[in-house]
Amino acid sequence: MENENTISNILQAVDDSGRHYRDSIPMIASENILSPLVRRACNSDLHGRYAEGLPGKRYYQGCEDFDTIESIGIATAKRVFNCKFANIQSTSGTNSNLGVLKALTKPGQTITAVSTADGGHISHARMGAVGMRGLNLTTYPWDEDRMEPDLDAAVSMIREVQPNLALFGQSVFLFPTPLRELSDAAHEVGAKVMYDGAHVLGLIAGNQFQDPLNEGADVMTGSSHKTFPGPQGGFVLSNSDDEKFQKRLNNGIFPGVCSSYHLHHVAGKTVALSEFEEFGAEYAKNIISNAKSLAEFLAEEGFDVLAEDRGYTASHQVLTRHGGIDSGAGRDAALILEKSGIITNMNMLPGDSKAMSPSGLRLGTPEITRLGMSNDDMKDIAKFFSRALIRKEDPKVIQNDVKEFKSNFQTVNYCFEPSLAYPGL
Ligand code: DSN
Repeated sequence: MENENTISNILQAVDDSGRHYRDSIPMIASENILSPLVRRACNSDLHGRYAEGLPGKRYYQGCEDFDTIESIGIATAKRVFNCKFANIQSTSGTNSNLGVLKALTKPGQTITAVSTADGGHISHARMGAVGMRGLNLTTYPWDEDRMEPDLDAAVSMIREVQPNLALFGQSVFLFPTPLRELSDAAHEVGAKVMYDGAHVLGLIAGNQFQDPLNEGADVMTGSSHKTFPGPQGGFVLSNSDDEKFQKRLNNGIFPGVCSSYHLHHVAGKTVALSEFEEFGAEYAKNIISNAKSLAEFLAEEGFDVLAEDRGYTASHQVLTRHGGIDSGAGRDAALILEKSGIITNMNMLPGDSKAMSPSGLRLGTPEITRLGMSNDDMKDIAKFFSRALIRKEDPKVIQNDVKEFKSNFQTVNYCFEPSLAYPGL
């Protein structure tokens, strides 16, 4: 009986979470929503199945149909990301990073990366995958105005430190990395170059950001569920046609960091890749256009939007500062917005040193774009922000207005068979 109650509480909370998102404006830059066909692939019998190895070379029987799926997925990923090698097995961006660190480094070697304070991901840090691999980390000097590695200083640093691996890319990611010059410096000292495109993978595949594999990166990792709008998971991509190098990357994932992987998500990724081939370029363009509009409208409302001199953003993200450095005003703003029906996350911005009480908010446009919002709708969102955070209206009143606004955006777009984003609720 007690179990029955527990289960009904769990299922109630699952549905409540869906309803919460249905009625809110979802602006977490690392999130997205599944298309109906991707959802179907993810909810399939593959959920319970096992596979190890690569298509045609398995340790389990019963993989024949899944081999068809993964083979199509690899071929489609190579076309979508315009590259010669794709591994689509990893279960997250961090898992992809761990696999590549396993493939390309040995414990005790040296890596260079963006610090978490400047927007680097935790897997680039000692507390994460880099530490787990036992690597010595040196972080790049950072240009706070341009929100990218300080090019001259970072090149000098790479020449001095002589890393084995130079890692680029961030979780706070407004502008393309000046990768060509940085990669040249890294290659000069014999380092491999890795680009973590987790956040911007869909923008890269849609040809709207930068092309890391043609700008010097030997390998690119990424998530399959941020600006690339698939199920949760990861990719490892490369333009190398060196079979030994490709084998090292595959071995980094299996047996490096996965035994079996999430077959249902690989099927979902494969559907998402096919949908991206058809709709991805337009989707990526509109994500960025919405981010630019959002930044401009927020600035008009009086918010402190970062990187004004560079046009605020060239990606899916917008950063706003609320109060002084380490004031916790970013956290407070995120809480007020949540009560008002707008889901965001607090974020450290340049100068902040406390992850739990930063001054910033990171806002993302991938999901709201996928739900059909366009530039004019960004003006309405900026007005909701202003009512909540500047005019300090009652969040309950704003939440009702947000719910009404959001009722106009209930369909997943940029996919085959667009239909309800929150089915069954
Ligand atoms: N921490 C996630 C984010 O950027 O939101 C990425 O893993």
